[in-house]
Amino acid sequence: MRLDTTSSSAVVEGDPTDDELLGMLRRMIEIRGFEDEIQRAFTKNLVRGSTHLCNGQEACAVGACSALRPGDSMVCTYRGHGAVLAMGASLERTFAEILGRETGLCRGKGGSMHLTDVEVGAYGSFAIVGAHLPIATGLALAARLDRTEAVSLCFFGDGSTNIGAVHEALNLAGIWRLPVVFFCENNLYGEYSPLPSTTPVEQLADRAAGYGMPGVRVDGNDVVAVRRVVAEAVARARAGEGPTFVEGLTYRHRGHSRTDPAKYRPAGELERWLEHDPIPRLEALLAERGVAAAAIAQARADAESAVAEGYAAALAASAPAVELIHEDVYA
Ligand SMILES: Cc1ncc(C[n+]2csc(CCOP(=O)(O)OP(=O)(O)O)c2C)c(N)n1
Ligand SMILES: [Mg+2]
Repeated sequence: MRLDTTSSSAVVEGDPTDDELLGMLRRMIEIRGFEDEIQRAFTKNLVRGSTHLCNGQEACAVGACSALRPGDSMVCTYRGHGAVLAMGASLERTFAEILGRETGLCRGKGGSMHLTDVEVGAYGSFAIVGAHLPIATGLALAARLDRTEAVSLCFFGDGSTNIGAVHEALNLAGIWRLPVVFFCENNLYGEYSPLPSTTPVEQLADRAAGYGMPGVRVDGNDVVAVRRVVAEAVARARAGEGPTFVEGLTYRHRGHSRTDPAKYRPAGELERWLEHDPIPRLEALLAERGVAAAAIAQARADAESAVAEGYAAALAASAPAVELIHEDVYA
């Protein structure tokens, strides 16, 4: 596993153009700013329930989702703000959802752990660990039956791989060769437990062999590397060659949830990972490719103002009317 502070500068066929990379940088900075704003809002008691931030994991979300096309689907976890934004959800409506405003993605009734925006292909964030892998497999089966050629992308954590439903979902996808990409964000911890204390294999991608699908491990903080691996998996899925298990090695900068100060992490670990922060790495790559410093600075400025505007608009919106409680429910 390569873990350096630079990102692969040699351009490979199918790689994003400089302009696309600038767009990806902007989205990654937006996600980082979004999460920082949510943390501040949480400490002001503006966020009900819990919240799980993805600071540090932006390259997984943006790199993987950039390999999809309209009509494809994505499902993710409670640590899914970044994935939903990477699919193209509006900053304002995502903020509004987490702040419990009527203008939110789910009219403010879902909150941080249930972000859903079917219009952009985001078919849900799930708080029950591992419960959404069968949904990703189901979305892929639906695409097969409807002959849409759509691909389903599923984000989940390292800790999820020990859940029973995950085994069933991977097995069914494997036996039916369904068009799904399983993207495991290995951030080294499941809640407060380091991976080696719960999981008897070092490389989670090795588990793919048991389901008859390729398993690939990638530097999850290198957005270009993530995009390449997922683009290849998506192409295989679309061509009818079945699922892939991708393991992106990454790190969450913050604790597991809300106020967790993450004291269980060994001294120096966070600092080492900050040297591999995916955002400065992408900025350095762009500079190395000859993109003007002004264009990089502009992407940052655009991202920061979009976050500020989205947050202000969401904050100004009202809470859902109480009558809405009976809408969008089955019975
Ligand atoms: C079925 C189930 N068991 C336990 C929990 C409590 N829980 C919430 S998050 C979490 C850790 C999951 O870790 P991982 O899959 O690595 O995801 P990460 O939080 O690191 O993104 C646990 C055990 C839960 N939500 N659902
Ligand atoms: Mg984890």
